[in-house]
Amino acid sequence: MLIRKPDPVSGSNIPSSEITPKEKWLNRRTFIAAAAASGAVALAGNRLSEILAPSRTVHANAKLQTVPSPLTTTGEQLTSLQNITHYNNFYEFGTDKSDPSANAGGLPTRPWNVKISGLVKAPKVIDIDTILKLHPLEDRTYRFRCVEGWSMVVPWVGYSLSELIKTCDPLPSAKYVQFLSYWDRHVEKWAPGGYNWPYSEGLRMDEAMNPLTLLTVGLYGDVLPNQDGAPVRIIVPWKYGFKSAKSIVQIKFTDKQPSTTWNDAAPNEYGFYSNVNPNVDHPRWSQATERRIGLPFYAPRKQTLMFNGYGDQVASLYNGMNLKKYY
Ligand SMILES: Nc1nc2c(c(=O)[nH]1)N[C@H]1C(S)=C(S)[C@@H](COP(=O)(O)O)O[C@H]1N2
Ligand SMILES: [Mo]
Repeated sequence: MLIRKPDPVSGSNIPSSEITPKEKWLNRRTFIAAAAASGAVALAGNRLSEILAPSRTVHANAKLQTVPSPLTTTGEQLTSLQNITHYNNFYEFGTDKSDPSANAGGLPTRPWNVKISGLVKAPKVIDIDTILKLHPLEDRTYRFRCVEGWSMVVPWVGYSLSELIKTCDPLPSAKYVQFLSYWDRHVEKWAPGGYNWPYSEGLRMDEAMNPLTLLTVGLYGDVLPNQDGAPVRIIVPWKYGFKSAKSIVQIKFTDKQPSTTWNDAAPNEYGFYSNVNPNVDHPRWSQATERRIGLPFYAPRKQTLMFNGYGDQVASLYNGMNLKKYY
């Protein structure tokens, strides 16, 4: 049986003023409509689309059957579906935040196979429909922090990656897991040069096995929109967003730390670990605070939390490690 336990973060670090009860949340739109009518529109400028975006709280049209998860992060206002699907990083489809929603429509998400390779008892190929049925799908709301300094709260759907890894029989020599994203001529026309494609990311085995690491197949109760990494992606909520590879076609078990796209591109700026850490600045900007996408322009930036607020669950993975060196 699933027991819902309080989110350790909302219990301690989030001021109650930032916690939005559901009724207020629904009323927000009425308030916004009134504000718009009274002329606050001009002030809001181009952020207005973020503010006006609908906040969906119920899954009336949900296409995925889900169960609640004790690992869901509660208490913070969800980022709207509109913002989650129109403010994206998915460089294969272009580098502007609006490019993925405009260009990812042609991503062929069926049939879709994920190759399991490297240090496993028997390499295999799993198709997406098998992945969808392997384990009950859970609603998991997580905070999501991009290395660029913005953040969201996203109601993902999926299950712990560990459930899939268990079925792959990795060998004892497997110390890392590499994720490779979809890449072919459909995306070459939008993808910028200067990067090693296909997009590659990786985790240490114990990070990949941590229950928080989510094999993600949906959001807001429905399948993933292409621009968010359909049909299957990884979400690692205590790390910067780029660790969360989209539209994965291969999971490879290795004994050496795999090379990763952003680490290859700028090793002094993007480390292999990339744990959210307000005390280690990016060489070109501070990581101490973040802008929550969708809040009005006058909302103050938020303090960034160590491990994005998931320290209780993951800090022990890094005992004895110098996190300034292993950024
Ligand atoms: N294949 C692939 N995965 C990717 C990226 C990418 O460019 N290509 N961008 C990363 C970055 S920088 C972020 S912040 C998140 C963005 O996920 P979202 O658009 O669903 O919010 O995806 C990550 N995964
Ligand atoms: Mo990012």
